[in-house]
Amino acid sequence: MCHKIFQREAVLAAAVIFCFSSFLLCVTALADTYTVNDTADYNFPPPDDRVCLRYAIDQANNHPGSDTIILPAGIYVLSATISTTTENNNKQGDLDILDDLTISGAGAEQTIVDGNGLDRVFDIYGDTVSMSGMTIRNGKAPTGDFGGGGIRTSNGNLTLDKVIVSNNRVAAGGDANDYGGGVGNNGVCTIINSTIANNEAYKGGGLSNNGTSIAIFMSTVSGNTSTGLAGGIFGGNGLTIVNSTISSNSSISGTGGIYSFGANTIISTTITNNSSASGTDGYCNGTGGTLSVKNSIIAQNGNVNCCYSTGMTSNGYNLEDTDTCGFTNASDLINSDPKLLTLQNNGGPTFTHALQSSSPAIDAGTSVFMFGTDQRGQKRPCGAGYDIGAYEKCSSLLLFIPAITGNSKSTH
Ligand SMILES: [Ca+2]
Ligand SMILES: [Ca+2]
Ligand SMILES: [Ca+2]
Repeated sequence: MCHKIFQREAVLAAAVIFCFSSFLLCVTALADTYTVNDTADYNFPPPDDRVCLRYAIDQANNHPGSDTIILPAGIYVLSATISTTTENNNKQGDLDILDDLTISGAGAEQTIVDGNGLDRVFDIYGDTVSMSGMTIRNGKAPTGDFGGGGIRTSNGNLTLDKVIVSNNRVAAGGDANDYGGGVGNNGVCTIINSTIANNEAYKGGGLSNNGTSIAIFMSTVSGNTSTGLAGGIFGGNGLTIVNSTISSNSSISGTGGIYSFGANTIISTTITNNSSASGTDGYCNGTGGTLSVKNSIIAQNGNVNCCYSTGMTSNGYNLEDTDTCGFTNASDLINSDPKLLTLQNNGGPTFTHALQSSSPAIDAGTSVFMFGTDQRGQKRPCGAGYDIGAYEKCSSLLLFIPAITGNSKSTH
């Protein structure tokens, strides 16, 4: 017992010394956690001990430093009266995050924040903001208000992990700043294990980068639309896409999938089934844009997979079903049908295009500087080598062997 008390005192003493020697870490330790317990939306302090999402954000905004909000399962519908679209103090319309913050949901299927067509859903001014495990849907940013139908960021860092951003839009107005139907990024945006689907804007139906960069890992951007530039993603000054799927986005007058005039990198990604009524269907380098692409499929996008005048660099192991992307590396496959199956749930948190067993993408990829899994989290490689694109096909025969062995043992 004495020994235990001594241990506790020693730990306390160590903690005090640690605090004095590292003031910054002690301040960090004082971060608050707010747990939301009411799905209603009040633009005034809620009654009794209720904590609605807007109130939790208010508390976190007013408490210096980074804080955390726990957002349990539920549908949180925004309803706080909106009399001006430019209110940025979290009292009306969109939820204004003014400080560093982590919002942690119970899972994208369980925790849903619904903009109710009132305004965009989240308007972010904090330097470092993270959101995980939630759906952000039905936001609507007004025209001429610098976009972001689901989320608008300022010049800070936003990370989305296991988030679905769906059915948000920027109101049709044709203003050049009506960008980012799902996410309008003006800083640094990192998207992991997430889905950006069925959003709409004049420019960048799914995502728009008007800031420093967007990086997309193990995520799917699908079914987004634009009337102007870029149905899926407007890459702006720079874009990195790894182990991801860009599928079934469309544009009326711009590129269906991705348009960018910055420095872009795409690795182990599948870009397919995007379309444009009058422009390039898949990927387009705008003026000054560059793309380094490796181990990726760009195929079956309308009539034209790629457009570029300069700046297209194949680092090999790419696959196209026609020959428009400048895939001139000896390891590239051109005029080759990737034999993709439809976009659907193939395991993991996001939808993917599986490969048919006759796909030339199977085992035709590279092992150099590759990642240990595919988009779903399936370990790579399966079979004789890495597959091209976001999906790694594992032989059904291999998967069935343990079951057959088990059955045969049980009968003896
Ligand atoms: Ca705070
Ligand atoms: Ca606002
Ligand atoms: Ca393989």
